[in-house]
Amino acid sequence: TSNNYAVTAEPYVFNFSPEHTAVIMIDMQRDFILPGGFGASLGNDVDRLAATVPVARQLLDWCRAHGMLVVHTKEAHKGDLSDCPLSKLNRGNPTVRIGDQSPMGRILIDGEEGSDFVAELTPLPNEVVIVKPGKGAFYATELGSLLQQANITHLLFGGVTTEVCVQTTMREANDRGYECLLVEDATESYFPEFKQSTIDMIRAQGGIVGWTAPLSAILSATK
Ligand code: C5J
Repeated sequence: TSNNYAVTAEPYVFNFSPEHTAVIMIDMQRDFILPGGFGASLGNDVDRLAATVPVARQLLDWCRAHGMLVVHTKEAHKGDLSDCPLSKLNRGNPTVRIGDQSPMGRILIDGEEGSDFVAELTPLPNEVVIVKPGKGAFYATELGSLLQQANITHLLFGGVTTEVCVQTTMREANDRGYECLLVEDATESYFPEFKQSTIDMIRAQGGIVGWTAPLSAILSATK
């Protein structure tokens, strides 16, 4: 279309039109990113993730300025845990479980302080929030029908963590026919080598899952 942008990306140029593109910001929640949250309690270095917050914000602001559909996801469960399989609850034999009390309320329970988004990435009133019980944002949510109704064909991704919820959602989206680009510095993992491997996997074999590019490539995309 006339409103086409070309982004210098790997493995080759990614073309998209803002009116048919959504940005999906995955799970930028206090429980994964802030000291004192669930992620930190599991022994992870959450500072790595916090560093992506300003980049993710710049990505959102570019998308907002271009009138794109903005979708935020959060991994969160109902208070009665009826949407949390026992396998997920008990995996790893943890000392703190989903639903347990923590300094930021009940862990990964929708509506609790820790499950909410970090302040800088608070959704605007007109933006979509998808609450998901799994790692992928399409499983057991309204995301698929919502993107269809909005005539979306292309997706930009940011968020955490790269190899878990971001990669799972990107693969789900790829199988549903969406052209997907991961913004490399708007995503992070507790394990730097897993982030790099995920980026490598996505763009190998001619972009078998999609494209990757740094935020600077979006900001300098040419029409
Ligand atoms: C994890 C996520 N890492 N949002 N969740 O359990 O990636």
